[in-house]
Amino acid sequence: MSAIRYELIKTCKQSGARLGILHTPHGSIETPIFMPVGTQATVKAMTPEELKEIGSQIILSNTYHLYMRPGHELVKEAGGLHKFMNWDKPILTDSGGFQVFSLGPLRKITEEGVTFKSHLDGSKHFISPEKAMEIQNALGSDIMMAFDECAPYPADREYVKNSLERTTRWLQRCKDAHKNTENQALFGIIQGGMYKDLREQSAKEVTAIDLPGYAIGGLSVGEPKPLMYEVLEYTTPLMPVDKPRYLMGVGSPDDLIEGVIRGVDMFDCVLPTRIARNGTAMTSQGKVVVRNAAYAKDFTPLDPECDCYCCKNYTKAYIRHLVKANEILAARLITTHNLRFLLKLMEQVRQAIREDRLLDFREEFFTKYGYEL
Ligand code: PRF
Ligand code: ZN
Repeated sequence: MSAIRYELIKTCKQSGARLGILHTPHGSIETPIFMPVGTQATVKAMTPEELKEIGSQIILSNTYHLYMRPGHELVKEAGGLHKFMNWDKPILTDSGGFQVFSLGPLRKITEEGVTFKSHLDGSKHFISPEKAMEIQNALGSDIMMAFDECAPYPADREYVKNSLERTTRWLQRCKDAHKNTENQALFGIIQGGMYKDLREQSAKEVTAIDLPGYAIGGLSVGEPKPLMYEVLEYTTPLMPVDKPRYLMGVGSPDDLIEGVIRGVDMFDCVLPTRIARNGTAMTSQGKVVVRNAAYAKDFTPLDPECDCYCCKNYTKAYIRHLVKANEILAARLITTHNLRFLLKLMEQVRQAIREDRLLDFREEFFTKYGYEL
């Protein structure tokens, strides 16, 4: 038995988008879904209570960061990540592959794994597919990601081909090393850069390995949006219909809608929480840079259509003051709002699928929101 089960409820007659339920050991979540990012076993500025209040159903955390600090052994000793951070709903952990590759000159890739220097103290470490499984087994996440290589953009064909083939070999090693299939689901990751035939090769190799879910990696790495949509359009049809599909590291409002229309069920991104901390809000009318002088005497909420604690109680003028005064409440309020905005957007997307009108919803949304972000 697999730890998770995907139930396809229906597909939107207008767009082909999927509505589903993902059953996990820590409860069931509705898809399509957005997962707030809690890199260091905390979604920055938010308590688990507050996350639930705005409708978060699942969060993402990171193998690499928790391995570096406080260490997976300590988290295990605490009773696992759920208990350690007081979050009793589902958790997905990324494998560390992507984060380690982001270290640039600090890392070296071989067939065995990746050697790298810690971003904290420069100490030397090694993560292999087996190690990534050991760490995620200790963390006890509901969904664990395979250890993959995300090719940069742009990258030449030869590089991308070698890298996707290694990603497939690493996936098999992850599956062989995964000892807790009853409680934790392993997802494979499709790579292949922006090359159609390489995406096809990767999708074929990765989905040939029987797993409870599959992700699309290597997108949103600096390529133009239309190119990402094109790659998605030919990649999702190569993925099983009866398993969840996760697009990694994508979370701007327009990309969420375009991803769902192309058959994606799960997303995560640091964007809403990161821009919140530098004073930018996502609203139904588009991006609001609260610091701007234009909002000095704006005594209306960040987003008049929002039902979050921030929008029900505070004005742009007040939040602008907090941002300028460097007060931590600014980060808390804007993070609350931005996450609520994306979670509500996904609620609206699921409702539109239910009613077979997701393409109409996209049109309405973009007319108001604009295409920027
Ligand atoms: N692989 C992994 N994590 C990721 C990515 C990937 O390709 C991306 C790409 N956008 C984000 N996070 N393991
Ligand atoms: Zn709000």
